[in-house]
Amino acid sequence: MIKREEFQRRRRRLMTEAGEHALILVPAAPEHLRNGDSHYPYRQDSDFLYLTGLSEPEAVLAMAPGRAGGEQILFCRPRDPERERWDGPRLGLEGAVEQLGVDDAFPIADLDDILPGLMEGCARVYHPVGKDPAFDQRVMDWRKRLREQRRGEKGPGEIVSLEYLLHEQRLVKSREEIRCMQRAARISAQAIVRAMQQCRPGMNESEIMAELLHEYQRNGCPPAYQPIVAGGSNALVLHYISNNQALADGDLLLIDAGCEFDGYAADISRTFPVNGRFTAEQKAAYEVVLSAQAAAIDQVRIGRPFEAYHEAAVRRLTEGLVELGLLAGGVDGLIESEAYRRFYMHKTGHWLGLDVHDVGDYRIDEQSRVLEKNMVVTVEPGLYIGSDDDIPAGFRNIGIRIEDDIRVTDGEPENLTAGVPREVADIEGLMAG
Ligand SMILES: [Mn+2]
Repeated sequence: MIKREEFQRRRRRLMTEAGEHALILVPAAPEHLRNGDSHYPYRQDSDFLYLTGLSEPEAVLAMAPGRAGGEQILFCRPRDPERERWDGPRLGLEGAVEQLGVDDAFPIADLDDILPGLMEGCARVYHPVGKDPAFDQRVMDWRKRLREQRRGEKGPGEIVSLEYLLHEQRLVKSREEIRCMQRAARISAQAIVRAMQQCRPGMNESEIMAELLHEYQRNGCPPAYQPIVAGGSNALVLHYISNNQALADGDLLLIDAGCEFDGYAADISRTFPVNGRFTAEQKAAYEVVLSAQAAAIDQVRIGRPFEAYHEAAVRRLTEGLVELGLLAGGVDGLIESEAYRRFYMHKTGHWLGLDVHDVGDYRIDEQSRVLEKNMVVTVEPGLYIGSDDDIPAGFRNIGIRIEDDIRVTDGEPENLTAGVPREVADIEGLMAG
């Protein structure tokens, strides 16, 4: 659990960086109606969650670094016994001040009355520009109202996207954030171990998905994204989420799934034989991906460019494709011509944090950004071999991805998701048990 003091530190740091002539506005995620009175599961906006820890909708955090030494105000839903009887408890105004440590709290219904006054004397407004068109419009309306109300007041001249300041901060994880990510990783790893243990030919992909969700939910964790449970050729569809086909004897099963703990995501992929034993061709292709992953993880170190681990994976995968007889020619030339892309068409990983594809720039001034301590990335090479005529029969419809969550440390890269086996012998041993 992230403590109140850490949320306060994050808010203070953001205010310092925005400067005293700024006003910072961060809205909670809106609720989305599915139909009738039924909503989609609520997930708080990650920026708002990062700064408050509050999971309620209908709230706006306003921070004015130049007022009273840095004023933090939360607009939120007031206590309402009648509504709480239907929708559950609310934090309320007093709760916001006591539990979140903001300076003051007002009912969300008063936002339009109070906000123009907060803009007075501010040179710029930071908010998540473009994320929610309705909120963009409200910011413009508040500015307009301020001009109408106060003669001679021009209102903030600049509307600035909050992303750059806040997302730089989110990119490097604190000790407590890493603890949350380790927890999410451990539960997500257990879930895939469970799936490996339960898997049998003839089961449906949906039954394997149920094993994953069982493990998440009994630990109080929602999935971090829609799981991929893809048997056989379904693994060749990179974003396959139907998860409703029977698992055939002799096929591989690719799972890409993770849960979130306190908002922090894990993201794991494993590929294993439905019947518990790799064929010779499956094993050969699998070993290529595994060695590419090892080469890539070795690049996840302080001072290495973000791109380096992708390049290491591409080189090893290309060498392996030549060894398997699926590509012919010199490795340098095959990389240069991107011939490998027939079998490997995605990048080798991404930032991981509150969002599964977490925020933060990958390139700065057109250069690959350099890795820093306590950044967390996924390392997920794969091979996707279709069923064209020129593919030997034993290699057809093999889709493999191996993905772990790796933290940049002072020393060796830390694999947060090492709790689920990757080696062929370990997977076969687990599934035989
Ligand atoms: Mn991933």
